[in-house]
Amino acid sequence: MEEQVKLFGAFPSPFSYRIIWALKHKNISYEYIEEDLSNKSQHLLTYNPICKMIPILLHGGKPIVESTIILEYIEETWPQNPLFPKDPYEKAKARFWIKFGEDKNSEFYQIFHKIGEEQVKATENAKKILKIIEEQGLGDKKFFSGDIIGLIDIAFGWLAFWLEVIQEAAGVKVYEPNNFPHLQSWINNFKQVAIIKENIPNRDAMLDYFKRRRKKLEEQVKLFGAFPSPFSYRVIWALKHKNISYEYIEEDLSNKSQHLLTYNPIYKMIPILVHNGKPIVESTIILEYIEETWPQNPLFPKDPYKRLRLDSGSSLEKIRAQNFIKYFTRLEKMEQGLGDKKFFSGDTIGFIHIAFGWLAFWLEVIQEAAGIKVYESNNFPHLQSWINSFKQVAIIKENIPNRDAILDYFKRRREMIVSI
Ligand SMILES: N[C@@H](CCC(=O)N[C@@H](CS)C(=O)NCC(=O)O)C(=O)O
Repeated sequence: MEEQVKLFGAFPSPFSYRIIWALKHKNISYEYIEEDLSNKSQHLLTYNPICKMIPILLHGGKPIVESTIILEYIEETWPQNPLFPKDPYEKAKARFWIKFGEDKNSEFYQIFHKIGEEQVKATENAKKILKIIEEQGLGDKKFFSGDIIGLIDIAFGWLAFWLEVIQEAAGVKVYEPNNFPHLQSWINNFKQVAIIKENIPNRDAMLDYFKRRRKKLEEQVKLFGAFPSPFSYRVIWALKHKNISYEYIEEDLSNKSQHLLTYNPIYKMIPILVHNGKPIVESTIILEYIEETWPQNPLFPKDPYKRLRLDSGSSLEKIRAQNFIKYFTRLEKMEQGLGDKKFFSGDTIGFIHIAFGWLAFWLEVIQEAAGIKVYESNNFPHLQSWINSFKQVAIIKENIPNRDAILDYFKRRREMIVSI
């Protein structure tokens, strides 16, 4: 009895198509099982527990993973319609090109997954790789190993269908047929092969899939911060308040990254918010950007009058938000500004609290590290009650730096200053 063949794949993975094409070429019937990669099945996790990826070929109950290894397995198990040359030297050359393709895959992956400058760089790298394939891999051969389709063609098959769609979804141009005449004629030949022509993913569905993925990527939010900067925490709190998921990247300020220097070339400071690949700097400006981009759970009063005045008493009319912060450089002024309101702009947390949040955590630690006393809770009853309320807000409570670690940090900084 023939041993059962099953293929676990996912639309529109080019790696799954490699296996589909090889099986079709060898006339092997198989059962195709579509995996939902956002909710991987128990089968997938059992059969590929290390990489947890498709494609997986199951042959007689035994799983084989990694598409190029699966291709070799298929070739060795079903020798009809060979896909590898017989000659060991020719076979070694074929293996080289397949390996080259695998090693360089990530460059193409990046044209889709990177944004801005990094995407431009990836595009240039990808063009160089295509040139190598064009000139040294293909030359004027019909297929990579000669006149008939083989494993290298199948491994590079994604170039014939996916590259163009990925370019369109990512809004870049890597491949221009005029610049790659050999590659273009290979693409035409490859698309004419019956088993390929009959087994390609629907272009519109692929484009739709990659466009949706790209949109999600572009909406990605990254925050470059550094412990224990209260300015980073302003941004963290605002993002948490708005329920925005983001990636946090810790910067070492004694050895600033190229990202930091590129994104904030003028001040070379954190925090930096990167949204859609575009950097926004200066924490209070970032807070305004966050408010305007994600209007849910507003941080500013809707009413323009209240927004300027921030509901902080008539003496502060017409003071803009940023000026308000400057105005309150003295704790006494803050005490007056607060009065007996729970929060500066009423009963809910807003921009002002977030901007002043450092008072609730950092001030006391800085005092201790510097050995001075500016703030006595008895002298500032309103401020103290604000601090208490602020510390009770869930997103604040859940996102505060560790007190011992900040104290340790500031003590060390203070020792450095004093010893100079
Ligand atoms: N090197 C692997 C790559 C396979 C691969 O990247 N599979 C992707 C789908 S296109 C996957 O299963 N991703 C699931 C994940 O990363 O969680 C191969 O050649 O089989």
